[in-house]
Amino acid sequence: MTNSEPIVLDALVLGGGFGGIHMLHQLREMGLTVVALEAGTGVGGAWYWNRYPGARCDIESLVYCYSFSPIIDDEWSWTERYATQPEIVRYINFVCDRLDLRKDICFNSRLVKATFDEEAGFWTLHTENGDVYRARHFVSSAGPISEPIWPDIPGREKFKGEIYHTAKWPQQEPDFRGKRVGVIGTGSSGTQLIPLVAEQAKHLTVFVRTPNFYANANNRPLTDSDQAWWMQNRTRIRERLRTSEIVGSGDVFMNEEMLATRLRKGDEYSENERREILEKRWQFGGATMPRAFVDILTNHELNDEISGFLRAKIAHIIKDPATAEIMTPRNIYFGTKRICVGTNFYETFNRPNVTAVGVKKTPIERFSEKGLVVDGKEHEFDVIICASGFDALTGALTVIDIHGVDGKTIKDVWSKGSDTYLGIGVAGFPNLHLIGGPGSPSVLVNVVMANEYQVGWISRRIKYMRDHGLTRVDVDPDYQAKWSQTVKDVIQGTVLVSADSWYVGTNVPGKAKGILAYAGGMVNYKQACDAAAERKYEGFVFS
Ligand code: N01
Repeated sequence: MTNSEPIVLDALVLGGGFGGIHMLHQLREMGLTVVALEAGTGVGGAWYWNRYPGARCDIESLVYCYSFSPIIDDEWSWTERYATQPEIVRYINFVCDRLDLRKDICFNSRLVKATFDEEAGFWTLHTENGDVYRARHFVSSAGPISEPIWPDIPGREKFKGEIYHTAKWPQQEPDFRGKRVGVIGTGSSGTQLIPLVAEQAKHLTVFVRTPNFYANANNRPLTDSDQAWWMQNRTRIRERLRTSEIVGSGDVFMNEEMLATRLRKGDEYSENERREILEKRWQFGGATMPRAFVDILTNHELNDEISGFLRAKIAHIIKDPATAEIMTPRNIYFGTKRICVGTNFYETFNRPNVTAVGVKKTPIERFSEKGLVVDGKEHEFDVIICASGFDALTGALTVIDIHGVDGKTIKDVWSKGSDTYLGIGVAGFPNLHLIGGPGSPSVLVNVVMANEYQVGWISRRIKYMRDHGLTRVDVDPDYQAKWSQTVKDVIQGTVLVSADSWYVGTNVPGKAKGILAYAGGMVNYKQACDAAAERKYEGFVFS
């Protein structure tokens, strides 16, 4: 059923993931009329769509969840160190039920157009199925990694077999038994999916263009004593994470001795000590290697040493030297791509039914009716899986026809770089508030914690506007330019400058190259946002 009469709201929230449903709750608590739009049939955001086999969070479950509600904290317990996609979706559903949020979420509602009405000071928002909303505030929590991209290979429509993208996985799980399966992509998604598909498929061929660095998750069930320990320590651990960024994505259970190295430079240790530290982290598992020492991204020699350590692991695990070489990252610095975390990934390439095909020097030429053509040779498949990634941080918004003042579109404004102020506002787009957007720490930190902070900050600003009778907030372009420069400056001297990855947009043809997220850490980011708020939201223009 469509609704041609606009539904008038105080705020419209885009997205039914972690950030969106928290924002919905927060604004509703403040007494605003608010609706959240979600394109899927259920909540979960990226976790709703990325339901491929093996999908699992690479941040430990105990800290990949909300901390704002003691009720949720007390009533939910995670079952594994790293939560599976189904468990995360169950958690988000539980939160929705517990806070009675579902009644204000419109499912199957894909936002296609949003226009700021300068005269009225309202956003007019259109969904694909014809619903229209008028909202004073438009809060986007569309997700930093939610707009999938297909591989830039011609002829996809010609392939006659089954074809899937990991981020648009069907509700009905495909059956790979007895089938010849090809996978394009060995980022986080491919890494998680490949071992499980290999167990089913008759034969699996993995096309590898730029092998990334990888760590074993070392996943395990959480025991009763883990749960008891967490109940006692969660406040302390969260506080430590909020205030110092110690205890990150994979190290909740790390002892003080292991944690301490991340505040030290590599050359404070001897070569043997460094190797021991890396070995301990390798055994400990998870995305802990990037934070083994404080200067991994700035000290090229140290970076090479860690790369060498991880390359040696590949040579040790993968038995066939030619396959090991295809899987070995060369000519990229460690940390310029997000480290992949999985289970039995390298071991899978020792299976007799798995083949790796290097496609760096000889790229995949095209899809054919029967499969994929590489170097003139046709590889035939029943199924092709594209684990080819996302148009990160900006894609979920540029895909929507968003018009700010003077008809400017967000797509045009971001065509030369994804400028924002504090990652929260964009000059010329009044009353648009971004969660997890470009220029914020977003995917470079624990995104759920970052979202929680932004939800709080945005809510307080909306309250400030209400308390002061203000109806319109825009960004001062000078402050935006300064913040964008800060985002660029933060990575100077780091290996990220030379990166080619979704971190800098080079995975999307035609996208402007530049660091998309603020890499200065959550503590510095919060200081910048809190300072602006204390100075009556300095850098924002109210009317
Ligand atoms: O995507 P990616 P992803 N021919 O961009 C390859 C998050 N995430 O979905 O590197 C051949 O990393 C491409 O090759 P190259 C997480 O933050 C989190 O795996 O461009 N190959 C690359 O190997 C992650 O970092 C979880 O040379 C082609 C792959 O496709 C982010 O999402 C789980 C190609 C894309 O890798 C993105 O991960 C999953 C072509 N034409 C994802 N085109 C968690 O655990 C592309 N590729 C939380």
